[in-house]
Amino acid sequence: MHEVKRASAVVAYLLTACTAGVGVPTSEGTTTSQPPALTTSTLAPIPPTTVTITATNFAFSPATVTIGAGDTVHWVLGEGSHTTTSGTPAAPDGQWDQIIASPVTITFNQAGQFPFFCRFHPSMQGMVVVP
Ligand SMILES: [Cu+2]
Repeated sequence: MHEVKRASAVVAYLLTACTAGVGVPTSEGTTTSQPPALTTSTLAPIPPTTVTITATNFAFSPATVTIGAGDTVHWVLGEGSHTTTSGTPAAPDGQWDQIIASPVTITFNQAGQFPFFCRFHPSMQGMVVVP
């Protein structure tokens, strides 16, 4: 019996706590500040971006990049001597083949998957994905 009474007291307390805030006046204007409304009608087209791939430690970093059509990939040299060559070591496709002495810049305007590798170190491979 004693336990039941105690539980009832707790319930009564909780009810009081829950309803305590109701009806208490709050001062408007000091409690919240609304963030500016977002509008979608003024969004500009996404400008082309440039993604950098670094050839270093016998690897391309990052090895795979996903970009948008019209975006540019920039291959830069971290260390050593490397190329960016389109295709795979077994099947270079001839789209590009350049030593990464100064940065190599290629813009991808069409969707597709564009594998590339290093002619000097065929284990260095990567992929440009344009969805
Ligand atoms: Cu290399």
